[in-house]
This record gives sequence, structure tokens and C-alpha cells, in this order.
Amino acid sequence: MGASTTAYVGLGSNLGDRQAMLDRALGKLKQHEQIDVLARSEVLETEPLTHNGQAKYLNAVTEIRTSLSPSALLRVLQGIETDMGRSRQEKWGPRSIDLDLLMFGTEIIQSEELTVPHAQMHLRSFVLEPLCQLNSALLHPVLGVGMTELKRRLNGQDFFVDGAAPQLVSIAGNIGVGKTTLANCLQAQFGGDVLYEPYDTNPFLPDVYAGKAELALDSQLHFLVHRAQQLKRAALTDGNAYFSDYLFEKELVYAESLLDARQWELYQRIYEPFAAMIVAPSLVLYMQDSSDRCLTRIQRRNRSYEQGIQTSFLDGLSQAYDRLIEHWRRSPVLHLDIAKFDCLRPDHMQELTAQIRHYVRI
Ligand code: A4P
Ligand code: MG
Repeated sequence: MGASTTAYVGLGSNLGDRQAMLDRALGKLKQHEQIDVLARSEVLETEPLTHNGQAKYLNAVTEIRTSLSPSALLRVLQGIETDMGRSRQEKWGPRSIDLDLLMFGTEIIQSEELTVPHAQMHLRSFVLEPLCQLNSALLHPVLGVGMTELKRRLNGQDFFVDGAAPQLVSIAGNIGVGKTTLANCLQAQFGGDVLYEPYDTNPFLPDVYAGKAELALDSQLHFLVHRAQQLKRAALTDGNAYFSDYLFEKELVYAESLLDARQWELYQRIYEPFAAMIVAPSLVLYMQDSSDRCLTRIQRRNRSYEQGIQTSFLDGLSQAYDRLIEHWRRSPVLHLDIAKFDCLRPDHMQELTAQIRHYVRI
């Protein structure tokens, strides 16, 4: 081979003898004079991206070296698909074999026939998992982020950007971390609406912070009802951008730490029907900072009922948030380390908004 490039090809099959389909496709790639197959990932069984009754997929990624141009390589991939598809006479729906060109060196290609890196790869764990097995140091040349970090954002799930739904970005993080400030900065960049946590209209909250534990359930129910009103499907417009300075599910974090065992049991039952009403965020921004720095901001903003908050309380909340995000499967999560990110710095905001646009249509 002459000058050659390392490329990555994604393989998928959800029809017929899926393993045999992957093996045949790989065999055909190996036979090509201008393609060296260097490595193949493990084969993963994955749920179909849209759960519309389709069968599960087998997915894998292969690393190749080739002297072909990107468009010549695409034609080879399509030729293999056509050969194998024809033998199965499959026209629509499930596919016996799908070969996608994921990466071609570090090239960025935007033509009518080809988008490289593959336009959806950063939203698909069934691509990023096997890709990271082959080369965990790879950088996504458009997002400017490592594949390992892109994989972490998805937490094992697969997503697509549904531009027709409300484009809700929810911000999670401890008290005083700067969620409202960030929500305002995002609205200044993108337009749309900010959905503020209605903290100052909760008549029970000052008493709860003052130690009246018997009012904790009332306070939590007040928050639950108001947040569900804000985030319910009927309250949000399709295609419009929303930035909420809270994650609805944080209710559970607070309720568990503030309620006694009997209140918590009752609360969980009331919570369910409200949670079913709300729109899931398209993206979560998780802001993390030390409890000490959060406490300094809380003292600076000087809301009277917050002044009794201790570092230990913030530490507990921080751990509960970490657990919530660790188990989060409903949307991608961007992690923001507030020691390194400042939303008042234009260069930081520019970088963040560029990332957000890859996950939400705004
Ligand atoms: N095209 C543009 N860029 C590329 C590229 N980087 N690689 C163009 C390959 N093709 C690219 O492709 C449609 C057009 O995309 C072509 O004309 C090509 O010029 P296609 O393969 O004919 O059509 P397709 O397979 O229906 O589209 P695509 O985009 O490959 O389908 P998807 O989005 O990959 O969906 N769930 C799981 N768990 N695992 C899967 O593998 N795959 C699909 C297929 C859905 N759900 C899945 C999986
Ligand atoms: Mg395809």
C-alpha cells in the first residue's frame, strides 16, 4: 500500500445470523487489496436506538489502514452492504449489515455523501464503547474531546437529538455552585427561557432550615408540585430552548436527606405520578465544586434562612448528587469542574455552548 490512513468502521446487524453477518463483512474488508484490518473490538449486543419493536443489534468496531480515499472507502463499504443486503432481499427496516465510516485519520469531512466523523457517533455508546476498546486515546476532531470522555457522558446509553421535542437543558449541582448564574448565561447565548427553581415562594422552607423537621414533608410537596407545573409536557413548547437551574430528580436527593422514614415512604409514592408528567432533559450539565467554595458563595448571597448551612450538609448533598448522576440514564451529562470553568469568561462559555450544540438542537 502507498500512503495510508488509519480509519475506524462501525459494524451493526440485527437481522438473520447477526454474528455471521459481522464476520462476513469483516472477511470482505480483509480481502480488499487496499485495506488492512488491524484490529476488531469485542462484539456487543445492544438495544435498538429507537425502541420500535426492532430486534437487538450486534455491534462492533474495526480499525483498518487503507490507501483509499474516504469516498472510495465509503463506496467499498456500501458495496459490501449491497452485496449482503441483496442476498437477504431486505429493503426497509432492520438491516442485515450496516457499515458506517466513523473516523478517517483526523479528517473532518462534510460533503453531500459523507460526514466524518460520523455525525451521530458521540451520541452512541454502541459505537464509543467498542471504539474505546481499540484506542482509548482517540480525540474527536470536531468536538475536540477524547472518546473516553464522550463515552462517559452517555453512561452506557444511546441517544438521538429530537429537534421536535422541547430542548430542555437542566443544570444539576450543589447549593451555591452557580446553577442560576449559568442558566442566565446560557439564555444570553442561546435565547429561549430560563426555568427558575421557585425557592423564595416556598412558605415552609425557612422553618425547615430553622430546624422544624415536622414541616419537611410540606416543604418537599410544595417543591414537587411547583416544579412539576414548570416542567410538565403541556407547559413546554416543541423546539423551544429551556434552561432549568435545577434537575427535577433532585427532589429525591433532598427528600431522602430531609424526611424521616415514614415521610420518605409516603413522599416516594406521591412523587411517582408527578415525575411521570414531566419532560426529560435533552442534556444535563452537572456542576461540581468543593463544599467550602459553595459555602463561601452561599454566605455572599446572604439569604437569611441559608446562613445556618454547614459544610457537612453540603458534603452529604454532594455525595447524593454524585450517586444520582452516576445512575443517570435519561440524557447525556456534561461534567463541569467549577474550579476550571467560569461562565463569566467568554472563552469558557464559547467552548461550552459549542459542546451543547452537539447534544441539543438550539
Ligand atoms: N453517510 C454520510 N456519512 C456517512 C458515514 N460516515 N458513514 C451517508 C456511512 N455513511 C455515511 O446511509 C445513509 C447515507 O449516509 C448514505 O447515503 C451515505 O452517503 P445508509 O447506510 O444507506 O443508511 P442507514 O444505514 O439507514 O443510515 P445510517 O445513518 O447508517 O443508520 P444509522 O443511523 O446508523 O441507523 N441501534 C443499535 N443498537 N445499533 C445499531 O447499529 N443502527 C441503526 C441504523 C439504528 N439503530 C441501531 C443501530
Ligand atoms: Mg449506514
